Order: sequence, then C-alpha cells, then structure tokens
Amino acid sequence: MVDGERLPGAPDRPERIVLHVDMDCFYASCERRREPELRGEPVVVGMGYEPGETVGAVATASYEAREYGVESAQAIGAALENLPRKADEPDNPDAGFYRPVDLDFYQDVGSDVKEILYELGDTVREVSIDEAYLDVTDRTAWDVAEGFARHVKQRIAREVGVPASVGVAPDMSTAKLASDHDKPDGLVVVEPGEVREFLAPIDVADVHGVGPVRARELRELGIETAGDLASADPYELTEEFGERGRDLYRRARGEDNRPVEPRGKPKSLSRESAFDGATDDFERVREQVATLAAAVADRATRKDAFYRTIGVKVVTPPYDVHTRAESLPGPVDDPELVDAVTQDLLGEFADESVRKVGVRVSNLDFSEREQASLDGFESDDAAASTTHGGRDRSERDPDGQVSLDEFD
Ligand code: TTP
Ligand code: MG
Repeated sequence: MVDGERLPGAPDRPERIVLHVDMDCFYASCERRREPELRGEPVVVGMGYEPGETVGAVATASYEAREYGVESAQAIGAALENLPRKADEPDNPDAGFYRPVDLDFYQDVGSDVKEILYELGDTVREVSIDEAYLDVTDRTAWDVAEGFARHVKQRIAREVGVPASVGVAPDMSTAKLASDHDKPDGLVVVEPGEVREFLAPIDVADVHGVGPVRARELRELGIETAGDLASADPYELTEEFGERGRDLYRRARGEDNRPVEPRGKPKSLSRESAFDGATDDFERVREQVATLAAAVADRATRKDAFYRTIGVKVVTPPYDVHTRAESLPGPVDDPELVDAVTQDLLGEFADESVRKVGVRVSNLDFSEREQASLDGFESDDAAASTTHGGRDRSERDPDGQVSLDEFD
C-alpha cells in the first residue's frame, strides 16, 4: 500500500479512533519482570553480549541508564564507559545492570501483550515485537478515549507486568507521534480538532517516512517542523520529492487515511495454553499439547498453509522458555504428523514441572493451494475477513486457550 494515499473504498472518517501502543524500553522491562530487583535501576540489554564480557551492542537501555548516555546500537564497550557494571563495581552508586538478550522470553511477553490488544481493538496491526496500532472506533468515543487508553495500559501492566506508552489520534501517523510524546509511561490523546496544533512543533525528522537524508533536504528548504511542512506549498514539495513529498505534506497535516489493517501472511501459526501455576502431571501436559497440535493443524488447513517446521514450546518455572522444533524435508499439511512430532519433541520434558505449553508450525508456504482456493474453498476465513477486516484475530477458546499469529 502506498502510505498516506487514499485507497479506493478506504474509510475517510476523520472521527476514526486509532491507538498506538509502544512498550517502554521493552527488553529491559522484560528483564525487570523476571528480576524485580532491577526496577528503578539502570538496566542495559546487550545483543551479542555475554555476562562479564565487553563485546556486543546495546539493544535497549532503561530510562535510568539512558540518563548516563547509554543508547540503542551503542557498543557495549562505550556503554560501559558511561555506566560501569554493578557486578564490577558493587559499591558504585552510578553503576548499572547488564543482561544479554533473551529473545524467546521477550517474544513470549510480547505475545501476552498482543493477546490483550486483540481483545481490545476492532483491528490490530502488529508492527514489531513491542509495537502495534489498534482501531478502536467502535469500542470507545472521543470524550472517553483517555479512559479507554488508560484501561489498555493498566491491563498490560496488571496482566503482563510491563509498562506501555499509548497515543490516541484520528490517524496512525499522529497516534505514533502521540505515543512517543510522553515516554515512558505516556498517555497522550490528540482529538480530531487538535491534530494540527499537536503536530506543529514536532521536528520534521520525526514525521513518519522522513529519514535522515530527507530531513536534511527539508531543512535546506527551511522546513524544520511538521508545522512548517504542513504550511509548505504542496506543489513545490511534489516537485522536489515526487509523490512522496505530497504524502509527507498530508501526514504533517494529519491527513493520513491509512486504515489500521492487519498484516499480510503469518510467518507461523501457534497456540499456547498456560496451566494454573505449574503442573507435574505429564499426562496432562501431553493431552494439552495434543489438543493444541490439533487446533494448530486445523488452522493451517483452513488458512491453506503448508508448513515445513513443527515445534513445541515448554515454559518451566520460574519462567524458562524452551523451544524444540523439527524441520521436514518439504512442506506438508498433515495433522497426524503435527501430533506425532510434537509428542516426540515433548518427551524430553517428561520429568519437568510445566507452566505453559505451545505448539507452532512455521516455514509456511501458501503458494500451492492458493489457486485451489479460488473456488471459495475457504468459506470460513472469508466470513472472518468481513467481520474482522481481513484477519484472523486472536481466538480465545472457552478453555482459555489463546492463539496469535506472527507476522512479517
Ligand atoms: P523500541 O520500541 O524502539 O525501543 P524500546 O522499547 O527499548 O524503548 P522505547 O521506550 O523508546 O520504546 O524497540 C523495541 C525493542 O527492540 C527494544 O527494547 C530492543 C529492540 N531493539 C534492538 O534490538 N535494537 C535497536 O536498535 C532498537 C531501536 C530496538
Ligand atoms: Mg518500545
């Protein structure tokens, strides 16, 4: 889709209520969830980093660590110069905690957050592990939008234990700027009549779609803020930057008509389910995995997805995420194989106590049956599309199982 362009049939309703959710210093917040002693402390999460080493780069830093000049993408060595490690200097009050990236865990926390978002939004567009847009037009109204947004934040905080910043606006681009405006723990509502005023002072480099190069070019034209951009001559902008110039002009004026659309094809299909506390009853675990395997295989069939990888996830106390997967020689659609492989992979955990289990098929291939489905084979999903804006939303079964797709 061309950003900012009005698509045929796309809703042009300025009263749309769009919410943008972006988790605060997400990886660091996840670390704090399982290690509450880190709350309020400077925390740095490093990729390619091992405890005690000085290699790697900063994935994120808590806001306390940012005050010492630590920022994303910085080399760990440089970060350590600004903020020494508590482990090295236990008595230094200006030292911080360094942790290596544990993506499986963060993905798990991210899925728990998204699960809530799918429940609260009419449509949800996942952008990344810690960020999503929700269209909540039919769930709330402008005069109570702030309360609704607060409810979203509180549910995430209470049920998942990580902080989020939320922006509310009549369009996606403004909602994103709004969520960023008061980070961390931000909540900014920009009502339809206030969009131009809100955008006016924002640095032109922060307008969605403006990279460092374009920002420099715009500044050369004397355009420093979104307000300058909004009052520039649109013809001149088009001449200078092509259609893109026109898009930026529209965005700076809050004229971003992109609907909150779910993303294209999922990368994997998964289902998971938690036990109350943890269970030592492995038979129960086996049964749960069999149920999940059947559900995942069924969804793959309904979505015309062939899979090449079948995997399980087992979470053991306190919150250790184990994933095991088996890759097949070619794409299949074979529920019995999903059952057999998942039970086999599960065997290794027979003596463990288990909090949560999941089943996932990945390496999806939609190509072969896509033609076959032209005859309307997929009636179930067609119905889902009409109701949910083209996407299978998170589904909550009566037994409390929840499933989420992963998107590119
Ligand atoms: P962001 O949302 O950009 O950053 P953040 O959540 O850490 O902080 P903020 O409060 O400003 O939103 O990215 C989400 C996660 O993605 C972040 O926690 C770590 C990861 N990430 C990287 O691994 N490398 C990077 O360069 C960036 C920017 C993020
Ligand atoms: Mg974030």
